[in-house]
Amino acid sequence: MLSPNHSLLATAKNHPTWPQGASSLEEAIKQAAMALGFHNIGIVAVADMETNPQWQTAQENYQAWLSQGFHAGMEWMTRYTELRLKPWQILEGTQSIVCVAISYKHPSDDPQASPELKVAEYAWGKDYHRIIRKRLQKLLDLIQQWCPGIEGRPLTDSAPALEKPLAQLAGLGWQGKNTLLIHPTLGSTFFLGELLLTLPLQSDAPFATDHCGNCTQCLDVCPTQAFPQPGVLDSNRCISYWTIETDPETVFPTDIADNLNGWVFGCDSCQQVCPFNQRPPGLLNKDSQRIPIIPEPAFFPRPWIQSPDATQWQTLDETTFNRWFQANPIQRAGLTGLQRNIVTATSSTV
Ligand code: B12
Ligand code: SF4
Ligand code: SF4
Repeated sequence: MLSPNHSLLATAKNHPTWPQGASSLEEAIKQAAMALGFHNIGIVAVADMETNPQWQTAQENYQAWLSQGFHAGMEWMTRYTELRLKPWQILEGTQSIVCVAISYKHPSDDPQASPELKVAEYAWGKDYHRIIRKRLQKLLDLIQQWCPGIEGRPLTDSAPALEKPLAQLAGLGWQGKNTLLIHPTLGSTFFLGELLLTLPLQSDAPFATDHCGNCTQCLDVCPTQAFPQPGVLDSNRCISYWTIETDPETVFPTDIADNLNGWVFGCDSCQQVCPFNQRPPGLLNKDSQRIPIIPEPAFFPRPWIQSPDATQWQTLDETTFNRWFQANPIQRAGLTGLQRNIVTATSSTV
């Protein structure tokens, strides 16, 4: 029997932008996404998602997480629950979700010099929201050239969606004990994004295995004991939450303030110890050889983040703050939020 996309495919293949050698829409989308700089791509058909037991468990877990107050002051996590659990409703007529991952790992081992002013690696370069959304939009433009009339909506942390369980359904990795999505060879230092499409596509196989095994390194290293149990994070105890998500006037509880260990924006401790992040991110080729990925320069550190000068950071004025952190995630904290973090971190580490 011919697939519902058979006639679409015949037209799509004739378009000059159709990737060479691609024999299906799914393959063409993946090739095009790779060419746009994404490092991993998977597809979920909405029809398969609605009844998937993994997805149903993720929904229940999310509600349990909220009911225990693990979202701390992130009230926005309690809104649009219906859409978070049914992300296909964000765009009417959505039939498939293309999930993408892009690594933000810097190729050098330790490019950030200061142990006193540590910025989480996700925030070293350009804000990922813009980068990912722009590229997903380009991908959508291509799909619309191949399949006129198809609608789509790029997302990355910009609309309510349970991105990690969704990516797991698309086969991009498993949720580790530190709750992050991990891929066996890419590690966990990547961002996630999604493209909702009104185009029917075939699902990839969900990622079914958990590779954490008996390891507990992330749980053991967390300086503030933010994991009440493996795979569950209590934001009330997470440095990343306190340094990124709280209002600038919020004073950190003493047991958080005393354990910042130099983190002034975000925290990477539970990723840095993970065995899956000890090698440069790579992907396996057809012969199962590990090929290093091409790192994304947009996420390389700005010089003042790479080698932070404590005096300069402590005496930042508004103009320099805006220049330094324009289109960078630290902009979110604002100058006063960043200063609060620096004062708290430096007074607790001396
Ligand atoms: C809110 C949020 C935060 C909060 C809360 C984090 C959290 N783990 O929930 C804070 C501010 C702390 C945070 C921190 C970070 N974040 Co954040 N964050 C988000 C956001 C917006 C929502 C996550 C969410 O839905 N949480 C709700 C909980 C319920 O979901 P969950 O963690 O998947 O919870 C599962 C488990 O708790 C489990 N569960 C619940 N109960 C039980 C019980 C048992 C027995 C078991 C086994 C499991 C279980 O099931 C739940 C559902 O799958 C996402 C973007 C998005 N829209 O998804 C980014 C996102 C998760 N963050 C991201 C990043 C990069 C970070 C940081 C690394 C940044 C940094 N360096 O500081 C840290 C990592 C901290 C950590 N270990 O998680 C990336 C992660 C990419 C990846 N590889 O996974 C995302 C996906 C953003 C993106 N688009 O790329 N983040
Ligand atoms: S980000 Fe830091 S504080 Fe938060 S859970 Fe991981 S190690 Fe703990
Ligand atoms: S450190 Fe160990 S337990 Fe934690 S996520 Fe990585 S493999 Fe899993």
